[in-house]
Amino acid sequence: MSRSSIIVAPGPWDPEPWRKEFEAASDGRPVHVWPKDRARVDNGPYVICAWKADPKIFDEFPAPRAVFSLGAGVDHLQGLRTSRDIPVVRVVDPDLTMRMVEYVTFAVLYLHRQIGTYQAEQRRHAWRPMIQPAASRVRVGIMGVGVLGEACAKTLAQIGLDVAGWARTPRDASPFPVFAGQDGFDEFLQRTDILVSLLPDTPDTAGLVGRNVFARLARDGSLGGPSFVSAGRGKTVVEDELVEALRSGMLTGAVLDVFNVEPLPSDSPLWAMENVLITPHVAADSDPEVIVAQIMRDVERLEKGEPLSNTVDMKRGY
Ligand code: NDP
Ligand code: OXD
Repeated sequence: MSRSSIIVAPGPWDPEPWRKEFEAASDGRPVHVWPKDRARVDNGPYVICAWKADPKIFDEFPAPRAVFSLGAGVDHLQGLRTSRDIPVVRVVDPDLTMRMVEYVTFAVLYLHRQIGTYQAEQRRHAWRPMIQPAASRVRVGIMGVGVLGEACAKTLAQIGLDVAGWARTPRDASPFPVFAGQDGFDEFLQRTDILVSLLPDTPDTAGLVGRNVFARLARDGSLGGPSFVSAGRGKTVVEDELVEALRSGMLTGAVLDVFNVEPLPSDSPLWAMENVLITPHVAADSDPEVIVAQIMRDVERLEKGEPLSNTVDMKRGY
């Protein structure tokens, strides 16, 4: 099969590092940054490598051989959910996975070791040791135990935390307990002190995490109440209900990386809450060098007629 041009559409990201990496790795295939270079794209076959690009790109270039997400999530490609013939490929890479493992481990330890409270005490010059439960007495529940969630679960379990996961489909075997679907949801929530969401944004997960979920978390834990880490997608969380849960004490604290609207609007009440730590969607960044290498291996497979590595079922949404 003939070689493809590479159309790169990195949306809000600086396009230049992506252009540079694609040019270095493309072995002479033409590389065009959209929309800047749109006029230079010839009539031959092409692939689109996108991150939160304006959907107009698919009006202008409606027949890519494949679409590559520049990140792990594919919710930004929702417009493609119905066009079955175009393969969509997402990032699955040890570098991105380790970044998420780092972030979730940090967030869980921040809540487990009650660092937010000590930071507030430090501002007041107050020396007030609290009871520090053993890791084995703290139950972490991870919603979404796919590539990222499973890696996080294994690291947290190694530290000694009592980890379980929740997924859409049951597992035959897993090194930690996995509850599945609505049938397993209650039991999962009731045994959870620190809830971590690594869910993708799909029609089934939109608005899934709100009052109804927070109210069912464990109240008999050793940390004085449940807390929440959100690092999957903001749209899976009902943000008003999250604020209310943090105000009322239904949740004792939260570490949040993803939001309904990004950037988080400056008038969001979350900014000023003492029991909330906010990061600006940086839990697991895409490194152009690593990701371009993965994509170019798939472009070669595509041109040889071989199966691609991490295709997504866009009907399922993740
Ligand atoms: P995967 O597709 O490997 O895993 C998704 C997991 O979610 C699976 O365990 C899946 O269940 C579960 N799931 C999906 N739908 C449901 C549902 N309706 N009910 C219960 N469980 C469900 O994705 P990754 O682990 O690679 O990534 C997860 C998400 O993390 C990405 O989609 C992205 O949105 C987000 N992300 C955030 C980043 C950040 O910087 N904040 C960086 C990278 C990713 P099952 O196992 O049964 O299929
Ligand atoms: C991703 C992200 O999906 O960074 O990779 O959110």
